[in-house]
Amino acid sequence: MTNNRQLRIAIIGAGASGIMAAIKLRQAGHEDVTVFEKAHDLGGTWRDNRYPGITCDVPSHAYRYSFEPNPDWSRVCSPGAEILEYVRHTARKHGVEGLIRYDSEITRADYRDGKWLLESTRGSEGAFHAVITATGVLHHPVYPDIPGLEDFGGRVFHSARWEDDVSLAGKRVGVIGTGSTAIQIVGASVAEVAGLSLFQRTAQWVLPLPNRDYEEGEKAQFRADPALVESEYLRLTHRMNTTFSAAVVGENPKAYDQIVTACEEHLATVRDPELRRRLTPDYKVGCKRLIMSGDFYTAIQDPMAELVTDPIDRFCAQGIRTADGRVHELDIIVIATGFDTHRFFRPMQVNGPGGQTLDQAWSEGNQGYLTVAVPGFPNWFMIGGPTSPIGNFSWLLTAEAQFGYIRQLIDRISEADVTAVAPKPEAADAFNRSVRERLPQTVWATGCQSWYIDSAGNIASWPWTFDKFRNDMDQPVWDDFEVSAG
Ligand code: N01
Repeated sequence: MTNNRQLRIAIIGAGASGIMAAIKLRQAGHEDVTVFEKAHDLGGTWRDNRYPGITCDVPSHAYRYSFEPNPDWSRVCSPGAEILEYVRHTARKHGVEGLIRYDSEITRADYRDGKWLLESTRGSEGAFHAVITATGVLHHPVYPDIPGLEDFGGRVFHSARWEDDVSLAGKRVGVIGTGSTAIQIVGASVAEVAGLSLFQRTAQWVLPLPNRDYEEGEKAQFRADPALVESEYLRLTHRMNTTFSAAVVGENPKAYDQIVTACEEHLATVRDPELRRRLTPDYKVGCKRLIMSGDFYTAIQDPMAELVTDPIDRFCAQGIRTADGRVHELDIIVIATGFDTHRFFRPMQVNGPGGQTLDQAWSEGNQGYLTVAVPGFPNWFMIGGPTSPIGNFSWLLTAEAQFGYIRQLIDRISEADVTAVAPKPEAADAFNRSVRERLPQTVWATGCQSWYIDSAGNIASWPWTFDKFRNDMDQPVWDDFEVSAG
């Protein structure tokens, strides 16, 4: 490397991965780093999702930054508010809170003369040598196309737009959807509601996930011996990556069979055969993101709960009318119908050097090079870009691996005689071809509808093992990149 130049670097998104990128860039000696955040607080998904029962179903000792071990997790799988506080604490401790420009949603990026000119909802934000997007994939709520929403006389909102003055206690509550979110809401609220109607379009496989509090003695041991925290991290990440994550991509049939058996035995605990039948999915375990829950089946068998499988016809003043003509009277409706995973950081307009927009590049689906970059868009790097390991993987682990790779690309453009790096189109084509060839081996392609696959058949998640991902993220294959000299 010759005569390093100081770079201006923009990070878009102050969620868990944007905070990590800011910390690591500062640690690598980059002084001029700005984090743009559309909201008025950090935390991303853990800020936006505040529904009752919100928990990260990836065990906490694996869902943490490698550089910020935490001996004090309250539970094996900790509540969302605790994770938000952990992200906030990490940002504060590593001194990056002051780098965040809040209420600044980046709306446009134009590449000119080796720099990205950014515009936000506040106006021009200046020019940056490199941009790292860290916007996550689960942040554009999807609302169902069901008529009559405005007719409903009670409170209605999306699970990711929880209205904080609302309490479910003593209310007749309707929950639409049966994804991970809805299942957590049902488990957490059935004991306090006056009635809970779960509107199911598609049954889900549910893996029993015992969740328990860590005892004070265990936390004290973790505190006294950092090596214990580390070995728990390594044990959990190794187990997740070699069993579950390998199973869904067809690499560990034995583990897959064990997961199937665990789900089937779990379902068999539902006592009423008719309810059990209605809760039985007609697709393979893992095709949709697997639900992890130790309390859902208990909750849905509670006398206060009702599983509604007649399709929803419309909202009405009293609640929801189903196709059988029945009106389900409700005080509150929670729309837990998920997110548009494929929108990424759009509606932002990203205009590359040749006049090509990212919308044009992605007109047939989001495709990049090795999850982190897109041909024709130099110095535009993505954490959680297309085909990243998502779903039941640990997002923080993925994000750190991607950052390690991006950091090496940034090192390259720090060299005095280099202005830009971008993947070669043929390298991206080869990568995307290999993704398509690989997809049929995964359980995601076995015939179900899920947010993993877009309308054009592109897969949103990494179709190989996590070990391969980590290896591929280890260092760039420089032959796959165009490196422009200034
Ligand atoms: O959303 P989803 P989510 N009428 O897309 C149904 C992460 N997460 O918010 O299957 C009726 O999974 C839809 O039905 P169908 C995790 O990655 C993590 O629950 O399409 N129903 C489905 O049941 C997760 O996967 C944690 O037929 C309609 C549901 O809505 C992701 O977030 C916790 C409908 C949507 O399920 C998204 O989960 C929570 C309609 N018109 C979430 N439209 C952790 O613990 C849709 N549905 C880490």
